[in-house]
Amino acid sequence: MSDAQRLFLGFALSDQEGESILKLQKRLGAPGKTVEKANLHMTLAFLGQTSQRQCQRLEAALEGITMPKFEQRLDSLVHWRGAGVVCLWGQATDSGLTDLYHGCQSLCQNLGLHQSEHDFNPHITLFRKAKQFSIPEWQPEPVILRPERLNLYLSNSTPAGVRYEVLQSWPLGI
Ligand code: 2AM
Repeated sequence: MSDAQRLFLGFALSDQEGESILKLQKRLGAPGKTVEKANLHMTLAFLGQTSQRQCQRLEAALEGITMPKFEQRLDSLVHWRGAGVVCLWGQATDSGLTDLYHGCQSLCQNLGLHQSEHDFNPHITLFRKAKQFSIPEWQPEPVILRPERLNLYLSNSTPAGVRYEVLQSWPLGI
C-alpha cells in the first residue's frame, strides 16, 4: 500500500497580510471559489505525492540549506485561465527567495519529486474554479510578504474542502 502524501513547501501569511488579502477578495467579488483565510499561502514548491522515505530525506536535506529572510511584493492581479485561478502575483526580485526556490527544485530533482516546468511565479491564490475573470481597471493595494518561516504542508482533501496542515517548519534568517 502506498504511504504517499500530497505535500508542498510554502509560506503562511501573517494576520495583517491575511487581512489585506481578505479585503482584496471582497473588493473583487466572487469570480470563483474564495480561498479561505486559513488556506491562504504562497507556494514555494509543489512536491506532489511524496513517500515517507522521500519526506524524511527532504526534511534532512532542508536542515542543511541556508534560508535567508526575504521580502516579496505582490502587486498585480493575474487570471491563469487553464488552472482556473485568480492570483495576486509579483515579480521575484529578492535573491534570498529565488536562491531558496532553486535550492528546493534541485532537492526535488535529487529525490525524484515533482518539479515545476515554469519559472518561479510568486503568488497567492485568491479564487479557484474561476473560469471567467476580467482584470479590473484599478490596481490592487500591494501586499509585501515578510515570512518568518518556511513550512512543509500536507494537503488533505476532506468532505469540507482542502485543509493544509504544517508537518514541519524552518525559521528564516537564522
Ligand atoms: P497555488 O500555490 O497556486 O495555490 C497544494 O496543492 C498547493 O500547491 C496548491 O495551493 C497549489 O497552488 C500548489 N501547486 C503548485 N503547483 C501545483 C501542481 N502542479 N498541482 C497542484 N498544486 C500545485
